[in-house]
Amino acid sequence: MDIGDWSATPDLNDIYREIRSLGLETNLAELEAYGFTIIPGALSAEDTRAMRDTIIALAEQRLGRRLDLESEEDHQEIALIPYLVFKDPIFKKAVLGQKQLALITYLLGKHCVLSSLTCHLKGPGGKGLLLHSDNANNVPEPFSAYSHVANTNYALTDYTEEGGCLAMVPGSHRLHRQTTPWETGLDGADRNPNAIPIEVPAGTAIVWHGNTWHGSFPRKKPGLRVNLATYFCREYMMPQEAYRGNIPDGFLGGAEDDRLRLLLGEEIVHGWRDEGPSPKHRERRAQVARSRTWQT
Ligand SMILES: O=C(O)CCC(=O)C(=O)O
Ligand SMILES: [Fe+2]
Repeated sequence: MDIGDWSATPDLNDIYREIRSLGLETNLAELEAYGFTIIPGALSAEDTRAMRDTIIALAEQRLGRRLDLESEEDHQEIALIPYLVFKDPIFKKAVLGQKQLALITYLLGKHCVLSSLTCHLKGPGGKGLLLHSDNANNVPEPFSAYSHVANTNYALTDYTEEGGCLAMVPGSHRLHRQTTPWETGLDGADRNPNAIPIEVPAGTAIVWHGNTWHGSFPRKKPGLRVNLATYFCREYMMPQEAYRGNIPDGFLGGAEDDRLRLLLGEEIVHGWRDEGPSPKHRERRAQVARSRTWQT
């Protein structure tokens, strides 16, 4: 059917049209039915390599030691490499990746913001990242049918179960609750039988609804599994990382960075002091609500 300018669904009309024009209607159906979807080739091989190498260099600085992508044995389990967004301009491409952002916008609305951009850098050993919903910090149960948070996980190395890939529990977004301690396991006798491995090549993006149970398997071989977790939330949630007021000079360009400015929370009205709510931010919000398209 043609999508009209229907007054009952003012935001959805634009968002849906964009999803259709990007060829993502099957992804949208998968997201609704199973709580997650897979976008093959979301990053070029060159960008995948550049992001992975940058993350490894940053992790080496942070951990104070050399890391070996192919044969690492000493760095075990998971180290979180946080606050990546300002570290290198290449990461703008991950946040603004057109297809994943259209689906995230469907899940979280036009005013959604970036909550964190991190890597869960994984070496061999341990139990993996146990199954959970990203509705953390006391989002009350039962969870709502709509997302408060949503996630795009970029595979920056090939994902296999043995290599410690992402795990998903299909359909778990409809359970509307967090995992219980006896449902979280991903290894051996503790493994949740409903968990499936997302085995995809590097450069793939996996997008999920905030309710969906996921985690990642323990790595059972030498070397590193590198992901990029692009985690978004609705504007009324507290983002994990502090972007607002901390954006480095020159990081944002002109109109082409409008969406990024919004994603970094620069247009949020709340947080005023004596000056009261800023008319500039209010006007910008109204503009966002009126805008028909997102991508530049
Ligand atoms: O290790 C992974 O890829 C899963 C990360 C995760 O749970 C998340 O980004 O919310
Ligand atoms: Fe998670």
